[in-house]
Amino acid sequence: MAVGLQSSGKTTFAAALWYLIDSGEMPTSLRKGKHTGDHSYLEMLATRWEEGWQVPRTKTLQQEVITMNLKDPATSKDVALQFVDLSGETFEKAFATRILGRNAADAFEGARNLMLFVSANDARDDLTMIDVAMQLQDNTNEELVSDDRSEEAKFNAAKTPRQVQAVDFLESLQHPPLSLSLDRLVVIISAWDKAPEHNDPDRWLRERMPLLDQYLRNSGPMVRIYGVSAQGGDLPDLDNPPAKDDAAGYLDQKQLLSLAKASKRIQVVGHAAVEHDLTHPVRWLSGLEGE
Ligand SMILES: Nc1nc2c(ncn2[C@@H]2O[C@H](COP(=O)(O)OP(=O)(O)OP(=O)(O)O)[C@@H](O)[C@H]2O)c(=O)[nH]1
Ligand SMILES: [Mg+2]
Repeated sequence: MAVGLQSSGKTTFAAALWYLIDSGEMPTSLRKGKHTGDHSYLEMLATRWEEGWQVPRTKTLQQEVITMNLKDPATSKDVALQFVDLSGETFEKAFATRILGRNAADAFEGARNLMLFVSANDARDDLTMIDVAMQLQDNTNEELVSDDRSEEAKFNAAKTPRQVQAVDFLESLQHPPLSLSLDRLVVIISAWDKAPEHNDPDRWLRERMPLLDQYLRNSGPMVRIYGVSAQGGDLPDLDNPPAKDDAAGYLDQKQLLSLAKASKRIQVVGHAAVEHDLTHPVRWLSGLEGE
């Protein structure tokens, strides 16, 4: 099951994964299995993705349960990936109000393996208290020490650092009433095309989300961290496109569309995953690899 706060890359991952296994353009550790039923939502997402547009934001009330049936060629085992595409807003509301809606709660029932999305393209957690203290020290000169301090802003729970929200969410899932017992957890750092040069997802989490990192080191489930660029770069929004003559707005799109195989836009880093293979973390999550 995929969880993550707003704009953490969940839907883009689903779109790229569907395209990847459906097209069979690249070797993947899991292949497409038998499918029945309605896949129009996934087809729509994959088409948007293939044509080089952002996927639409998932709306608060929208909850799409998508099952991707995958097959492991090495063992002939079937893996069903239940992709419950909840909006990030659902999670942020739950954090602020301490209430998770019935639909969202039901979706978690029996879940043992989670995919947690965080984005490498999110500046919200960049400033630590140490950074703030240092800035204050630098700025301590007379002109700043004045009496007309602006009024303190009201506490807004939704503005809490993302890693605090993520840790709270993981912790809450494992307590009543949900009481999930988690076996495996994959952290997907999305928008990995924006990641630093060291290209090391473990290091990124340690340095950029140290609270989440420490929490995961000391909590129950087995954990793996992957860096994933499901889009390959920045894409324009079809519903709100940049002006036609705004070359910068279409820069990455142009370059990504020039690749002969769309699957080559995808980058997966970590745990010896083959470059474009989004099924690698899914295979591990399903318990088929590495006890
Ligand atoms: N540069 C870059 N941006 C990405 C990548 N994947 C996703 N994004 C961008 O990140 C934003 C959020 O992506 P979504 O997949 O919609 O995230 P989500 O978690 O489904 O968000 P909600 O549905 O709003 O909860 C969008 O603007 C995407 O274009 C990527 O690989 N690279
Ligand atoms: Mg979404």
